[in-house]
Amino acid sequence: MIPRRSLRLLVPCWWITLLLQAADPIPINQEESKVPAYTLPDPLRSTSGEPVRTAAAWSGMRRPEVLELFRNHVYGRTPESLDRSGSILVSDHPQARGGRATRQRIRVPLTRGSDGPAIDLLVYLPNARSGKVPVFLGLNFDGNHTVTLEPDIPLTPGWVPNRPQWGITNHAATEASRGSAAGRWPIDRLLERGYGLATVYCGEIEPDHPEGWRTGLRGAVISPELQAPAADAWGAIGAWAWGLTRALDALETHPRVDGRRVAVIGHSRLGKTALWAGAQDSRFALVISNESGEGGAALARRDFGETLLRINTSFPHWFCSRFKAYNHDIAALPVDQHELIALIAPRPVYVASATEDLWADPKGEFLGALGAEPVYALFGKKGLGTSTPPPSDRPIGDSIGYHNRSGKHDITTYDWERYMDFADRHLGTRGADTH
Ligand code: GTR
Repeated sequence: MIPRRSLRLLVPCWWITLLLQAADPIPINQEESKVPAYTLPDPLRSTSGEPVRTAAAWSGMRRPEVLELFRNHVYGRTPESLDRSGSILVSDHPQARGGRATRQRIRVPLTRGSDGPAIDLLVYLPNARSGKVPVFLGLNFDGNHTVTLEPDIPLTPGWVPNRPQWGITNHAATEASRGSAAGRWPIDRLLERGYGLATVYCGEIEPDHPEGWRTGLRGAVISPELQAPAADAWGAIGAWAWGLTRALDALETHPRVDGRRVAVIGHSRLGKTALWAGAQDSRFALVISNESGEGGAALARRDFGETLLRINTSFPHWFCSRFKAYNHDIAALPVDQHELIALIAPRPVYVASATEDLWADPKGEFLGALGAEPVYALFGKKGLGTSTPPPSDRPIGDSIGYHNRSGKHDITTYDWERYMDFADRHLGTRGADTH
């Protein structure tokens, strides 16, 4: 008899993949020729059928309507009376990173009182620049200690996703995970190009699992016993986006940060979050979606890669519960993701894909960006400049930027360099406040 262990070795990997696919009842299409036809909602036509012909009509009438549709049907409603108490400087290191950076940790409370959730905003500012600097702000996946090898950044104390490769098997951060995401955060390069960086661990706002709301911001502002929230109650993405708004509150009052030049950036689920934060909070001067895919920049109606049913099944806590009503009827969803991008107009927005990241649907992300163009045009702003996806590694666009990096689902130095080029054009990198 063959022992079970050897039998496992005999079964080729692709069999296992096939078996897993057979067990997965949710079909996923990754063939361009099999994408069915679809019709997108028109951003320039109001729900009552009125055409939107001017920037004033967009801003005064249609934009509030589209924003409300996203609250009602997709991400849920951010409560109106959330606490916005001031932030506290926790530590200040004026000569970090070999003297290149001033590094600070700023505690930003999310609720009144000391017991509620608070974020630990990690900020790097370039010492070589004087005056107020532009800053990239983004959430990280696993804790601030993962974005850098610096030993004096405390391990995040709360729940983290298990990562056996870093010895994390019981949701507690380990010393081994220090710097594990440093490749995704080119801090020195940002400093060199005149930018500051601010980052927050998303799990401090709300741990990323279906029960995470209980110990996160959502649980702190609604009764934790409440089992059946309203169909338009906010999901985890809404809570994370609020964390970004609170981080911006702290940056706006920072003496060395130019609050009018803060770019919000996010990768994947945190790219969906950056878009939603940028759509709601027009103080964000520039918005960057790195491979945000389904529920981010990719068109929901285009059946390629991850689907609405798949995302709502795997991550039931990300969106509002009404979003699930469209799992099997996407055509009935009153918005699509190009209109989320349009909510950012006329501010510059950059959407990026990766060639091997079919799950996120690179073409669907391109088309999401393209679909926002008519709204940018109302403001006299140029978008992508083409209706055909560009070849890989060729950045395009004016107020709407796009590239499709060759390679896998990730955020790399290539991506960051393009975002900094884009920010140079739209925000300017001069150290002094230029406004
Ligand atoms: C995947 C999810 C995507 C994307 C990604 C990520 O599992 O299906 O929508 O959000 O996770 O965040 O890395």
